Amino acid sequence: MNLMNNLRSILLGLCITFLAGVQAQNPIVQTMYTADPAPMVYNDRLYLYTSHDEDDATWFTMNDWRLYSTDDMVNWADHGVVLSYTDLDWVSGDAWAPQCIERDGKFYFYLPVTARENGRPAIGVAVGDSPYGPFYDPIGKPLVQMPDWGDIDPTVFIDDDGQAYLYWGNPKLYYAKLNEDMISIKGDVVAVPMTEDSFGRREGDVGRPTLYEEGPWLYKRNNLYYLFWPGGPLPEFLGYSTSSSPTGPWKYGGVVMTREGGVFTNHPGVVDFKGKTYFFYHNGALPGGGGFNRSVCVEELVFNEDGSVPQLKMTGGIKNGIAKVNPYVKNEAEKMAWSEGFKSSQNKKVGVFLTAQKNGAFTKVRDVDFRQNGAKKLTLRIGSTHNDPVAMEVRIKGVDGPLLATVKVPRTGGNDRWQLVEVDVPKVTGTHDLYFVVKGEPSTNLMYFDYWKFNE
Ligand code: FUB
Repeated sequence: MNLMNNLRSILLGLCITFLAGVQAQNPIVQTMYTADPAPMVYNDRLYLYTSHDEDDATWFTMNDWRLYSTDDMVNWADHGVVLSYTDLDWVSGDAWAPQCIERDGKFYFYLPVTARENGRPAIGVAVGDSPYGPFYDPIGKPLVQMPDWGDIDPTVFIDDDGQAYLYWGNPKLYYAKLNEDMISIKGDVVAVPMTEDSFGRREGDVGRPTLYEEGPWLYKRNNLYYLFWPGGPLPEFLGYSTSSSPTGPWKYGGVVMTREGGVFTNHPGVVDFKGKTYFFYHNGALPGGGGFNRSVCVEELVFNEDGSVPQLKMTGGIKNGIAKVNPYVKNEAEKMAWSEGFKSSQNKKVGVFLTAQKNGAFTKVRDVDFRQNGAKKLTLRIGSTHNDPVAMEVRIKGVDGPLLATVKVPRTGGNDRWQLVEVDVPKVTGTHDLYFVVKGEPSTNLMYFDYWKFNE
């Protein structure tokens, strides 16, 4: 099973790498492993909260939650860590699948963790004044913890009448209403009846009465409520159920995504954004990917006319962006459509930044609109620790495309020391994909890259 999973993962990785040449967008994040995508739309921007698989993990080694965002569906900005399990006093570890929702200008972040007191999963809540946080724990204890194991994977939803619902659980599925304060439970916790009619028939696997495993996601469209969930036996597929009420009874609808992607879990997240619906999930597509080194991906979801959900395949991702990038403002290096050979990290000096791991490392920003006047100068905030020469080539159209500039990376001495470098560029007009390509002999940590900006 492990061998097969690894092979599947390698093949998918190769396939995605090949697709990179033809505008691949999946997985969304290439600078680290991310899992359990939880999208949220706020003020015309799509925010994506994720859990985070540590590199080289051999179990769910997950310490913090991260945030990415986009306004065009192809370039994703990395906002770094928004919360860690260590920020909650009562928690001993396991920053698993979260979801964040906005209500009256505040952001409520529901998080599954392990409670120090009894070593069992529990669901907590943190609150922030912006999608980026900072988030703080307003209650200092679990929002909910049932007597038996399984309080993971919260999904939160606010209905049109203002009532908020929280669903969660593995192997049981629970829901509770939330009070308007969003940080307390209203009434009783309800165990959802696990019937074949609601969640499908499971053959030959004792212990679970239906296909449902975990990871519910509650979503509403045209007065129909959808519950998307990973189903078993492992490896997980993604299935869904519908109801005319947010509390059920649920009717099993079928498979949305079959068992593919080279990992034994999957996790759905569904959101409407600028007139389309997007379906997020995870797989093992990055090099080195696998069950504990996952990567978040997205597909467009077009519902059938009768409201049923078509089966989706894991693909290279969203083909066309829905907005352009303005090169004449400060653009963070970690906002991009694709990268290879870069890792993302953050510090107090510059926030999130990129570090090139190898000669030939590159980032690609899609649909940069230089307009008719065109650019004349480029400013980069960069640095390096090496005596050996390191250069950043700036190109359009491809990693070997027309060269705009070759910038010598200054030896600043560390990622807490940076330099602004300004260079002339030949006049470039119109809309192009932009590439930043690193060239140099050092074998690792060749250079640091914080932001770029063109001047007209
Ligand atoms: O990421 C840890 C666990 O794996 C999540 O809680 C599940 O949904 C599965 O994705």
